[in-house]
Amino acid sequence: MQKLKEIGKLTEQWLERLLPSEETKPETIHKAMRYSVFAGGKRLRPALCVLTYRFCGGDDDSLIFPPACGLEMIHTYSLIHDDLPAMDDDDVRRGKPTSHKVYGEAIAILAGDALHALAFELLASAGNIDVVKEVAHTIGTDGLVGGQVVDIESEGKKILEEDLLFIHRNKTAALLRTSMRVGAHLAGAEEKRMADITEYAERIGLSFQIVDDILDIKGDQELLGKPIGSDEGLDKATYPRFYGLENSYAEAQRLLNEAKEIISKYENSEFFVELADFLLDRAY
Ligand code: GRG
Repeated sequence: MQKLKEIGKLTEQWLERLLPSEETKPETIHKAMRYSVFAGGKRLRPALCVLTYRFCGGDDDSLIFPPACGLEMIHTYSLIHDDLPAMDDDDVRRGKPTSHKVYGEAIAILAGDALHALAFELLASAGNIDVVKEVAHTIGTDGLVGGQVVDIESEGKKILEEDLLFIHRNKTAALLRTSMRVGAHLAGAEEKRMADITEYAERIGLSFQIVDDILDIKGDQELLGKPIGSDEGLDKATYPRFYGLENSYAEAQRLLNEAKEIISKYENSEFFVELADFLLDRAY
């Protein structure tokens, strides 16, 4: 998607400026932070943040890009920790060896911690305490951490439908939703628009993880930048395991159609409509 690539490029220029250089002492940690951040990635969360900000009338790049980069740092930090031997124990991410494979576990943990800290510095720089609170809430036990805990505890077990939904909503959808809400908040969006953006984002977020589950079965590992089949290897709770591939795809399609319907009544919503189509049939 052209727009996603365009904002991705700008995000990378900002990340380049906002991350300490590799020559800054202690060099190892800055190298490790940069290694994972610049390993690739779609930059979906910062793009959602920036484009929602613009969609709601915001026009100050120097206000929105630092918090948007903070969201990408949080996402990267979650990937580093998710790949650790104590969690999913993955060797490859974004087409490269994972952080702990290159820097060892201690530095990988600290690289995640340091990205976490810098992210909040950048989020706070936008001067809106509600935004800082919302992001903190999103990544805690009522969000990413909570989803990850139930994900880990569900490995190898027969799980309930409500647990599967809990994992996907919290582990993945929450940060995508909050990325859009941060953009909307910082542009001063009014209540109804904020509510519709939230409804749209929740559907995009849940379908994103459903498609992620599908790609782990029938995706191209070259394009994905990570091996496929790891969910099955870890006996993870996924949509296809619960409902089958076809029904999972149909559910993602249903959610994305609803998302399009919600957002398309607004002017200048073309990107968000196009994004829903892209996310359904993405290959990476
Ligand atoms: C508190 C941030 C934080 C983390 C601790 C480790 C953990 C709790 C949570 C893990 C959450 C996680 C890894 C969810 C998976 C989300 C997901 C679908 C990742 C892939 O996202 P893409 O496809 O990746 O956007 P790229 O590489 O394109 O950015």
